[in-house]
Amino acid sequence: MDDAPTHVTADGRRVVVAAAIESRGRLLAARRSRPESLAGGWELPGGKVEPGEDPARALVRELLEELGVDIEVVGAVHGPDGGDWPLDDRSVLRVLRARIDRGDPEAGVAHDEVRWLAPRELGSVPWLEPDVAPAAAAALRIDTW
Ligand code: DCM
Repeated sequence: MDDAPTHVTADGRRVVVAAAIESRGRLLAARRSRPESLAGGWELPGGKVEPGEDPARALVRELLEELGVDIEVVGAVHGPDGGDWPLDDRSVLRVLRARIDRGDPEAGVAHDEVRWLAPRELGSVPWLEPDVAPAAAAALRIDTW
């Protein structure tokens, strides 16, 4: 179908996109400052896909809004069933590989810290629970990116 929605999955879950970005063998991680329930948790930065929006475009928009960088999506980090990663009952996490075309990521309105983590440093920050597995999967492959 040409007009299949892009912001929800076939089973009606909201798609949240998140970026796996590598630089010099390190993975970009960002600490959320809001909402309060998530504050202090580290994530692969991203956000909800809006109705009618292509997921890769949504990730470009979110990374510019949140961290001030222009990114280019170059691939995906596939979840356990070859696709999305579990998030909650109503949403899934779609992790896309990206590279930065312009800018240095800086914490803005949604985050209060950003870090480039070497794979062995991954466990040094408290990740949001849904991000633990995809961040580990990304770190495992980072040498080949
Ligand atoms: N989320 C997450 N991990 C990410 C990105 C988002 O667990 N890497 C969650 C946090 C929110 C929801 O998805 O519950 C929507 O994200 P946002 O508030 O950034 O739009």
